Amino acid sequence: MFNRKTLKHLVGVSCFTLAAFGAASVANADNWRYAHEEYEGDVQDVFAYKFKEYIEDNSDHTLQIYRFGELGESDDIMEQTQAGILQFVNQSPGFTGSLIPEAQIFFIPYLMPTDMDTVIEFFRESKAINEDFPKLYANQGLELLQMYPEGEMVVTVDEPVTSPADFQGKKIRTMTNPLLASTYEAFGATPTPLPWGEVYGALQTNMIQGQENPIFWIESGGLYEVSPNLVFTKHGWFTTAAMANQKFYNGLPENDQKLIQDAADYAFEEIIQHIDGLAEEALAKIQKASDKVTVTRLNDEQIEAFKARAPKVEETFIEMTGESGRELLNQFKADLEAVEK
Ligand code: 6CS
Repeated sequence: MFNRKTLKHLVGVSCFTLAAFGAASVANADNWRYAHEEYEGDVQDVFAYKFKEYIEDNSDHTLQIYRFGELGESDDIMEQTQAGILQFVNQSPGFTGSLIPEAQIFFIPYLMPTDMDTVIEFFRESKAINEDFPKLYANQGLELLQMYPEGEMVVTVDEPVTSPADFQGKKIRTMTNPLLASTYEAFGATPTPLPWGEVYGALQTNMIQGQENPIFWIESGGLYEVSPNLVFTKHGWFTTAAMANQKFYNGLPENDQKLIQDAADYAFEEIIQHIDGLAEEALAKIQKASDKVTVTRLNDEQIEAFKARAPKVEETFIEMTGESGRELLNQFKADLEAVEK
């Protein structure tokens, strides 16, 4: 039996142990910062909030999310992540292309399939996406967590376009990567790279005559108000990527690294469901909101005229990226072939 003194000592020790354990678990409960490029309820925001939900439901950590503009433009949030001020960032290859030239592969027109199931299967299975890209991002101090599609690219212009000749003399805004500029040059237009924050105003003042984006974004950003002719060219998908500062990630215990990977997998599955039907819903909202909007879906023959310009862009991609780009492109094509079978 314990005497009074021993019992008092034991109670003292266990109180101390509990207090120390409590302090340790509080000390291990970090508040991580995550920035993305979109607004409330947009695809990147849904991904970020699902990621947060998983982290917070399965650990003591918390996640603070910053939306477009709260910490600057896309390039600013990438710089802050590389500097370790932010732990996570979601940046689309449309902007990462200047940092990681190989990420521009998504802007070779007509490379990606057009139907959603094949695109999703590709993101799940592709070696290029799941093994090669993480190495390329790691070279820039970034731990690539997930690449995912947001929606099919649709062009909006000041008048309907059905051929490369119709694009002549039109300034089309592109995200700031040189390969996307080559694509619009090949399509017959005058590419005009701009950060997102300048796009609406530039369309409104006719500084530019068009731009490309997925339909949900054309709706949520109100782009149809100032650029009402929607053209479905079927030339690509808007892809994006969530990543962590690699020094931060590598410094975490294994269980936290697993937590982050599981959270990214969870958010990916949720986003796949979220984008299913999203474009159709957004188009219906646009058509309800404006009677100025026109919808042009290019037929096979019209698509062929644009497709015929794609090999030139592929060559430019290889010129820009060298052997590493060539290997990535070969792998990309092999992965696509495998899912298209
Ligand atoms: O066009 C852009 O710049 C923006 N588009 C989308 C769909 N997401 C973020 C990006 O900044």
